[in-house]
Amino acid sequence: MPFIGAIRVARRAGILVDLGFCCLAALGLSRIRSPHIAAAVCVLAMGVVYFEAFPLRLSASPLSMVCAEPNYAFARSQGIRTFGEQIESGEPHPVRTMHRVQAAACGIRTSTGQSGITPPLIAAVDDALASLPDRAAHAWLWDAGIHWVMLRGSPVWRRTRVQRLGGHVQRVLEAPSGTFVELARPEIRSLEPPATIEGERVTGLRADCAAPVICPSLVDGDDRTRWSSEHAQTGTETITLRFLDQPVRGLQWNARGFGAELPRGLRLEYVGANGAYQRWGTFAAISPAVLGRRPGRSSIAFSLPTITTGTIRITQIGRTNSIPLSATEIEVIRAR
Ligand SMILES: [Ca+2]
Repeated sequence: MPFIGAIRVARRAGILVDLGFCCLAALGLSRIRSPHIAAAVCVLAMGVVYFEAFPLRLSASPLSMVCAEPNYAFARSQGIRTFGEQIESGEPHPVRTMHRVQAAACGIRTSTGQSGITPPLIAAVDDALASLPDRAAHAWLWDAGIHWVMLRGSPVWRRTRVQRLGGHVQRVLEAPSGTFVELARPEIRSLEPPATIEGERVTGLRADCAAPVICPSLVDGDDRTRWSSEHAQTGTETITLRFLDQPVRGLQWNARGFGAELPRGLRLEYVGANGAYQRWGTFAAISPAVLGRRPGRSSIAFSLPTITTGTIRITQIGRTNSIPLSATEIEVIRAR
């Protein structure tokens, strides 16, 4: 059918239901003998549709009603800038149009009517909110200008959540039906490493990781084959790369189209001359915003001090609520 692809799945079902009701209404009308009664029924039915759609404003999205007042009025009275205000004011902000993020900021999980597809940056912000008090999530939110989080839910749940946030909290304010939490300045800043690193790639890589069956897809030289942790990032994912001993000076992680699945944080180690693992570099809070701010970007690269090794261990050290870790290729860059 023309244009059907542009309509969300949920709405397509709604259209089918509406068509069914139309048929039933036509059948019912055809059985009414009196044209006056039939006309009255038609007017009544149209009136119901009109009042449902316009004067009563039975919105499909409860967010504006749930989130907007009275908590936002409270926020304004306290001089707190909220997501909602940033969205409404049209400021150039990465979460400007993100009703789903607004929902997360309000501590409620709700459907926005989307067909199960969440744009990557929305997913990343939502996930960062849900992953607090993770260090990487905290640094990322702060650097994205998100310094206040509104928690909704029962008072007991809100108290528990505030306690769980622990040292990440600067200030807590009780609003009429929510708790505003000001995040403390994080100890670390989120990092936006460059997308690529120039240089010759190390060949003959072998990879060991948590899912060995598909782990070779990390280093098969094909940017279309992907490895995924297939579970949320827990801060313990480990990948070991082995190759012939040689001097190397960096690493590139490609996630091709899945920027939200880039690692939240990385610890890089290598096996040195003494045969033991040594620290190469730690990147505590890698910003997932690299994708949202620069659409299409979904790789990160690290330039590091030159070392001579044949074994590199990569440990993902951040945490997500639901987003897995994935890569299409991990490349090691030779030193000249
Ligand atoms: Ca691959």
